[in-house]
Amino acid sequence: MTRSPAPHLLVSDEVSSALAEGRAVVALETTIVVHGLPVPINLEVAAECERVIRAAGAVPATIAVVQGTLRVGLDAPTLERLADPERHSAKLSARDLGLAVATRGDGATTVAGTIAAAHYARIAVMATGGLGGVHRGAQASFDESADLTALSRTPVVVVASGVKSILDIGATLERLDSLGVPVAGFGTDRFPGFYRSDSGFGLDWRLDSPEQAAAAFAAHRHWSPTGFLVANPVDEDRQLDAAVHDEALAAALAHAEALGVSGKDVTPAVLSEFARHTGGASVAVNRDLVVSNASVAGRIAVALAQLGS
Ligand code: PSU
Ligand code: MN
Repeated sequence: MTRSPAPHLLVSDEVSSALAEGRAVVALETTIVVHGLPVPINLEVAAECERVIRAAGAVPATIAVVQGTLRVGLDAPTLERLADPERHSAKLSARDLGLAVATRGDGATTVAGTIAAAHYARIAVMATGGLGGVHRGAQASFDESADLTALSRTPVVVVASGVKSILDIGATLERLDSLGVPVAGFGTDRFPGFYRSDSGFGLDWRLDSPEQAAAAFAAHRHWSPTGFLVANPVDEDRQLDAAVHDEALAAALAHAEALGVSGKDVTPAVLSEFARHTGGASVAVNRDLVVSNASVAGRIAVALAQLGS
């Protein structure tokens, strides 16, 4: 059973009760499940993220648009149907949500789409793998993920292992600065490199506990409308080997260029070629980092709920 506060919105009973009682809730995106990871590990990762969020004492709220309804708190069979490649579910950024609802479409939400929906449902924390950012060559293509601009106007904590290493990491950090989005390392003062623990870029701020992260966001949102990026690196002993990473990255970028993909198809194409090139090793690292981010997000949500905010 689900409750419907608005005709286009369905919040699951579990999420709805948790929110009403001021308990911790963590939003999860679905683009990573539908477009980012291969079958069948995609659904295993989704279930594992929900499990570790519960273990942290929070309630998971997986978000997507299903037949024109914005769903907050998706059950496993519905997610499985959405992820069926035959269904060709769309990839929905924040700007697409109204269109998907009005045309009765199906779609998985990106970080941008998820935080827009989460904030609407009054959820303040989300977890993902890697945030979208400025693409290499953006000087000519103007390809900068709407994740950045959505974060600049949506007060939600996003826990991610930095941005995907397929991007221009330095330019992305500069844009987060311009957009006023705080970036803090979780237990580190190095910006994570998605498949690698350290991107080579340092950070000005480091947070050493979920309580500290919750306190920082609770303070920040008094005077700022922006989101907040908590950068949680993959464990060093789980990261992709540096040489394997660099070789796969070059191959994946070349592949995407040869295919001539652009816009929202770039990230899925590069990630899937990365997986093929590393014989699945990148997928295992992607799984580990997303699950770790979900767990950290669960702990931050619990700490925020304890602050009463
Ligand atoms: N993290 C992952 N895999 C993914 C994504 C994040 O480990 O596939 C998704 C998120 O939904 C993010 C999107 O918002 O990639 C970025 O897409 P784009 O570069 O087209 O904005
Ligand atoms: Mn893009």
